[in-house]
Amino acid sequence: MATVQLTPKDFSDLLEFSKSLAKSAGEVIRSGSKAILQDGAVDEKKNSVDLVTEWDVKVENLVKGEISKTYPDFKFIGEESYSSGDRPTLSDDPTFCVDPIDGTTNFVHGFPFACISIGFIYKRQPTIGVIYNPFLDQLYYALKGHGAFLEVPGYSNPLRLPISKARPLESLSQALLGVEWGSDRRASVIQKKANSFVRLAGDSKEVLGGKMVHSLRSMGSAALNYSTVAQGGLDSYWEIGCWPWDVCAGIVIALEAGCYVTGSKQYFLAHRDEEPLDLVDWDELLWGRKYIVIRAIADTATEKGRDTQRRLVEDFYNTVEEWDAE
Ligand code: LIP
Repeated sequence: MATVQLTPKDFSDLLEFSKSLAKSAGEVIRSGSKAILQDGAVDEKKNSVDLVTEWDVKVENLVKGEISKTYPDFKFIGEESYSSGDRPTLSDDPTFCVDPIDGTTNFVHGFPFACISIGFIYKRQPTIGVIYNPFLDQLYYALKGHGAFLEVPGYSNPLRLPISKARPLESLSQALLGVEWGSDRRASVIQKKANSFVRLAGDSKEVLGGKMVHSLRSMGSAALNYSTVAQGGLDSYWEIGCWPWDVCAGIVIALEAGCYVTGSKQYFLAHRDEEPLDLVDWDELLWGRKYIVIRAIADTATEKGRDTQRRLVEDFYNTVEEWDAE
């Protein structure tokens, strides 16, 4: 297929299409939630905490079907269609990258933080991100170069992200951090996660290397973690083990909200000074399985916000342990 050339009008149509698709999918997610809390069936994918429901598959089929009607030539990467082993490499072709229900564990338990995450990749770059939490009716979206927004009940106009102007953040000790237990519970891995959380939360007087951050939060959805960092409600979010469909939309929203987005410690050290982020090797970053994002930080008299973001990511990586995702 010859590379499709998209115009600015095509991008705004794609954004509107993705927003409306996210809302329709959200209705299915909401009814699925009612059904599943009554008598729903849950399958365990890799182990008893890696869950998938008939609703993940239903929502993905709905989204895939609508995309193929409107954009029959575009490619599709989706959580439920991906069979491990066949890792699609990014091409120049327009590609949707979708997680039908991100936060399946929350969905199964009725914890109201689950969403549909629709990312769109153009010329190998995540370009559109739409994330909709149907339980709170919160719609996050961004188109590269046009800012990030949140539509939320009670406000007649979309709110630009971050919601309040970027604040300073001097050190990790003042931060509220998003971390996740995830579904990889191998003994060696769970120990490294726990060690990392202890060092982040612990008081350095008693815990070697302790940062004593304000607190740690686990929202249970990578997409909502990225959105909340973009919004300014979390200072940073770190996770190992996610997939491109968990993070693609969130990355666009975060970047458009002035966040700094990167991958593993090794990836960060190799690419830390790259600007603009258009130079990023997106294939490596999206499939890297290790992700960190830090919110927009205000400049101070002595340090540019961008440098603070890099300094804090480095400090973070010197505090936690890493492991290879399964
Ligand atoms: C989930 C992620 C979450 C992670 C879970 C899981 P799913 O995605 O978004 O951050 O901790 O293990 O991977 O499976 O609900 O789409």
